[in-house]
Amino acid sequence: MNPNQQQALVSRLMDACGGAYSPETRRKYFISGPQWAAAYEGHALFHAPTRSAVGFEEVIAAYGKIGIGHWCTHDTDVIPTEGLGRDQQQEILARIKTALAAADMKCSMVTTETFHHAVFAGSPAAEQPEIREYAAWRLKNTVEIGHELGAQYAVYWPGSLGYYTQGAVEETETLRWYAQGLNVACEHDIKVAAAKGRPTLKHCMEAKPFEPQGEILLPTSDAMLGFISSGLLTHPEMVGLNPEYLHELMWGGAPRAALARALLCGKLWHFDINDGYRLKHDVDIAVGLVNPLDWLNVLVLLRSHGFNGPFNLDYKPPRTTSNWGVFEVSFPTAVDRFITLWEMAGEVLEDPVIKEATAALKGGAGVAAPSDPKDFDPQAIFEANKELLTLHELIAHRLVQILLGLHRGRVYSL
Ligand code: GLT
Ligand code: MN
Ligand code: MN
Repeated sequence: MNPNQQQALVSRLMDACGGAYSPETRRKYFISGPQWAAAYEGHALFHAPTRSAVGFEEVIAAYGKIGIGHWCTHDTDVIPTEGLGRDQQQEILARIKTALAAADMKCSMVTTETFHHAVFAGSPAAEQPEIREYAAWRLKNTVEIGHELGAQYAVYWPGSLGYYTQGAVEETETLRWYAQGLNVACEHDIKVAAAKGRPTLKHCMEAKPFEPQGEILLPTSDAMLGFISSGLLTHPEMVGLNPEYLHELMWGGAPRAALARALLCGKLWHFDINDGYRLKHDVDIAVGLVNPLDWLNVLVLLRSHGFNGPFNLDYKPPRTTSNWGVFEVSFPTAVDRFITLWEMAGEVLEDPVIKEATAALKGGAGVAAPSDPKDFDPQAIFEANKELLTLHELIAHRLVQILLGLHRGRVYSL
């Protein structure tokens, strides 16, 4: 097809897909678009970039047009490393504020890049005190940026906190140093927030089981929960989690169970939404493209526990998508699948079949406990409940029916 007809084709087929929500509807959800996601150029270790650089002004304007109400960024996504803390930082922050206001968007979250620059080759908690001091300053500076931009959240992905070869890094020492960085950030936050009359930020740790190191010291959200309650943090109440769907799947976990454990600890504060495959790379495919049934289940859990966001589109548009396609296809379709799955999760919670089945399961068969526990008859209890337990599979069928629209009478016949 003639190159100058290709965009028209993509747009026409997008329209033919239907199912798009209006920007106003999309804005009703606490969804955020990261600067780094839209600006990702498609590069990787074996991949040259396929897209050209995009600045924050363009990203913010495009997100606003789509109806993504929030934006987030790493410090160095927008400010060159050499400009951090200098006049250039202030100039850029002023431009960001103007761009956000023009797009009717808010900055929800800021995060510090403590993994890409060569100085972090040995992690932000390296043995060398000067590297740790520099990392601590970077975290404090990000806290200031967050307050300046009106953010509510700060995210910490520890990146290179780990090793390639055993023995060089002493794990307990490294974790203590990492905790010191977080402590500095929280303590600085308390001061800045008080001076600005704002609430402190919610500091959210994000785990990833592999990449960029061979071994990672805090590879899962559960490891981070242990770290938060280890006694190493001076303000554990200020630190929670930003789990990422794919990062829990990558190590072979069930994302829904990982989220449930975070919920029970009161630490599910922020959620990176995307999709991908078990035991593979951090491919950051868009939400619902790989595991829509699992996603439906995840959102049922979150809705039933009152978690309403932020839902952060930590998604990398594939390198086969063009610069234009990123905003024409990638982000609007990701948002719309999320909204659809979210609303579907509401339907699951109200579904009469699932409600009745769940209530029956919880009711049990009504076998009275014996007065003497020795007289418990496990076989009889099993027999009394075994028809009820068939409902597990029926509920699973019902969820698939809802996902595929079969509950509304969609059937196929020869
Ligand atoms: C990096 C990582 C993401 C994190 C980002 C926040 S950085 O892209 O792979 O999952 O959310 O620092
Ligand atoms: Mn990821
Ligand atoms: Mn992430």
